[in-house]
Amino acid sequence: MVLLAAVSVVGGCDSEPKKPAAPVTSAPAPDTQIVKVSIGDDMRFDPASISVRPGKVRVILTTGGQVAHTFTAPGLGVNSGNIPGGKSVTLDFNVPKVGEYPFYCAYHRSQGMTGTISAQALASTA
Ligand SMILES: [Cu+2]
Repeated sequence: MVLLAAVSVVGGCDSEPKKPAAPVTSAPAPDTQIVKVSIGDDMRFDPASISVRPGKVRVILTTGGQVAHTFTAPGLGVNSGNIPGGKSVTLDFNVPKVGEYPFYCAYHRSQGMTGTISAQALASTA
């Protein structure tokens, strides 16, 4: 014997309070350094030299042309993956300490599509 229990809960519409959904891209922390990098079809990062302080960094990367690229910085554990042309992506990462962190496009590295993130202390006594 098969018992089919069709339970119908009768209640008011939206009787349960809904929590707001978490935004996909959250607002950056107040101390986040925001860096905008654009890429054209010239296989160059603009700027290719990025100066930051150690700490939280948000890179907003825009590919202005038709060509797909990546933003890959192994020393920082950053890999955007494929970014199609005409897209904008946001990369949040942490720069742990003073130093030079190379980055590159995985597709066009051999064409010189490389750059460097230079992290310097805020109050340098050098
Ligand atoms: Cu590229």
